[in-house]
Amino acid sequence: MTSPFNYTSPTVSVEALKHSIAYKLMFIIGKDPSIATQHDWLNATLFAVRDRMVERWLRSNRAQTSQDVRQVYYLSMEFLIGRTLSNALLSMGIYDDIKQALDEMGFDLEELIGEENDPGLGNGGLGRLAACFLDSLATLALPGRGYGIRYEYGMFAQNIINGQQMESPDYWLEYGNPWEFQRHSTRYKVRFGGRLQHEGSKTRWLETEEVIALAYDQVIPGFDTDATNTLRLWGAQASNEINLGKFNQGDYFAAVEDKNHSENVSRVLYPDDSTYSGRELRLRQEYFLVSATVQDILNRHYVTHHTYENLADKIAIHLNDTHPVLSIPELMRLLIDEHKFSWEKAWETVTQVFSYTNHTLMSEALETWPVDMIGKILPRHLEIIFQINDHFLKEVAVKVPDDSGILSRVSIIDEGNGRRVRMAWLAVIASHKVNGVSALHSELMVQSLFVDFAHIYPDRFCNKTNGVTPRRWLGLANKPLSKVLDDAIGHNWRTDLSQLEELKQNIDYPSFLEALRKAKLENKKRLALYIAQKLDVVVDPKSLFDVQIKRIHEYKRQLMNVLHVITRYNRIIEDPDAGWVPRTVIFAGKAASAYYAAKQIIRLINDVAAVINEDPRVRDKLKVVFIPNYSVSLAQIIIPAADLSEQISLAGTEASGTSNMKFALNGALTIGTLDGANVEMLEHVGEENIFIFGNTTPQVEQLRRDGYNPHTYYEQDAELHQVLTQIATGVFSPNEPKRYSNLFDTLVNLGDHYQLLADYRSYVDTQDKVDELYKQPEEWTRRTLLNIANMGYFSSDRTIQEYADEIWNIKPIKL
Ligand code: 26V
Repeated sequence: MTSPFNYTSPTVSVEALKHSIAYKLMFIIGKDPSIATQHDWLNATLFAVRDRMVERWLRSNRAQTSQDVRQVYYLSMEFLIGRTLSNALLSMGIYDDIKQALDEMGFDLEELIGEENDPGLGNGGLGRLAACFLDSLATLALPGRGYGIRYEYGMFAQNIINGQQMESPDYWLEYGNPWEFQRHSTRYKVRFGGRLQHEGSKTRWLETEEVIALAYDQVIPGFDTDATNTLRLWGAQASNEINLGKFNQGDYFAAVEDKNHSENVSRVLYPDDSTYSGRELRLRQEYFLVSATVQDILNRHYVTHHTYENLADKIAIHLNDTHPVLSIPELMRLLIDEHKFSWEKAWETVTQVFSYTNHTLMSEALETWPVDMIGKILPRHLEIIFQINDHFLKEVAVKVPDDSGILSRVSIIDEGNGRRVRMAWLAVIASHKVNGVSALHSELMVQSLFVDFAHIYPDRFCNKTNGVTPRRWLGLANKPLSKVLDDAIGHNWRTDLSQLEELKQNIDYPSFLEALRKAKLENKKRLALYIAQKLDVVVDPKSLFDVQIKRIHEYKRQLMNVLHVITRYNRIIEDPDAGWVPRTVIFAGKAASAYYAAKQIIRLINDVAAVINEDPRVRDKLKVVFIPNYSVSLAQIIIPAADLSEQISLAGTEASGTSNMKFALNGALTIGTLDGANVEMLEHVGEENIFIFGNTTPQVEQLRRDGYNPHTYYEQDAELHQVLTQIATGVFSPNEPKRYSNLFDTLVNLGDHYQLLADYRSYVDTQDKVDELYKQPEEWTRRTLLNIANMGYFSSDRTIQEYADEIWNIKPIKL
């Protein structure tokens, strides 16, 4: 007999599922089926599914506590986890049951899945990586928890109006969030401002402003395992004490205003991942995450161990970029001021606990905070940072003579720049391991940004090449291909991606290649339908889908892609019957709202698209589309449909890239530079199976040293000259001919910082090779097969296993 109190054997029969969906609709949503909306049914389904996950979750948590194993806490200002329903269904193996249950109730599962909001709690690669890591941690039964902020507003929604990006707020909680558990009693005070009082060796932090951090937990299911982890997000709540004070004085309005002020700290995600802004609210957000998290970590530890002595044995704290770096002085502060640790013992603990990942070498994105600002908001932390710096500089002075000026270079305080705290330096000094995210990036990291530190701490730096979860990025996003793979090699590639190697046995079977082609076509049809519905543009699923989707940034060189598109347009007009391979060039991505150049690039893409798509001379041969509002769920539709993946950043600028891996895994061929993880993809798939072009990192550096002059390329390459002239003279903006004269100037007259013109010719020539290969469908498909088969290495399971073994020293729990 099954009972609702039977925790060990969850009921998953279709009848039981139907029953619980209806039950949830009535008793949780509180609606009559006759008036329930699609969203209500979705939420009822989510609740029903969540129930079945909670049993495993509680069991996992119990196992973790009783086995008393070392845990990792993954701190990140961003988690882009994507929609949860279908992922949960696949993880638990009840996709078909729920589908049937809903079907019998008159609903279409796919339709409901599409109704779920996609929480945009991140900017791009860094946030999505964090989500893939949570998936892998759970699937590998590793004891780890994510900590982040429950922003009320995620990444802005992007609309394209008259070719231009328009932003609107993304209130993703509109229909509630059935997936979270609000923990009313897990709350911590987070303090800001105030002043310090020193009494002997004791320091007191007084008269602070207080905000409450309230925990919201999400279940992160492992795939095909009972192992389940937690993502804990903090929401801000005004602390009553402050409000009541003013309220009692009769100043009702000020009290409510204060409440808003406090709660602003978790209001909105900073939607800019290209330039560091130094805004006070951002600093408050970072400290909010860090303070609540470190208090929670200590609290959880104390509950089990009744001491902090063994902290370093039991916990690892990982910093996803420098954004949570304040957790270093926060842990020092709590150990010293609250738990009576000596400085030395606290520091020893800290350096055993922390590790840090660097995700970018671009100087504009590196965080440095004005000393004065930290002093005002976090006076005690500033004091601790200065003390850490003093200890560190003394240590360095003993090791290396300061004839090279090394002390001022490695000082956490940048004296030259209005006195600022360099967060990356603090992270390196306090962490036992610092990693980059691809082999090339990790190499450049120790040669450039951290070169001095690499001499001081040679064993501290390492590489952990990024990976992606095959569950979401193949199993869930690409059902047609998954089916082909299941039929060929069984189901287990989902948890052991290296098994894809076995596909190579099929390379000479035309029927297998045909199955791959069919799967691709099906995905392309789905995308074509989406494009027709959203953009009212008809694209041919048989054309080559050439795709570049990522944040719009000059270093990623979407503009170089546009230069190729216009080149192709000119050539088709010039010689219409030259046997053109029909192409659909697809872009998507958001620009930071204050990033003018990036917004101009979006506008140019749309202007070029409007001209080309309307021109009867190129009809059926070339189409250009910009798909608005890029997100995780959109990526899941676009990536499986791609034939060609554009990974064309200037060598040395893209730390890793992760969409490059997703595309190849889904059977696209890559056209790319030797940048980020493209380098390792080349090694895995072999040079015949990837289109590599352009200058290498040393060549890029050489050009810069020699005085790169874009004007020469402009003068000497007739096609390039034509394209640039067309942009500059308004061929794509006839109503405003000078619209793109700035863009032209950045390239031709102002130094072309990302060397588009230097790589243009080899890019265009390589695009010709792409066409040649596409004309041979058998051969093209053979190569896509070899890409798929060689992507095993790029599973985030491999990446996480390396972090677990080499950085965190954690082992799986037994269930
Ligand atoms: C930077 C900033 C700077 C100022 C404040 C707000 C903010 C928010 C996010 C970022 C992130 C920049 C770093 C980043 O996203 N890096 C990307 O990380 C991916 C995962 O490792 C990697 O694949 C991409 O190559 C890298 O650009």
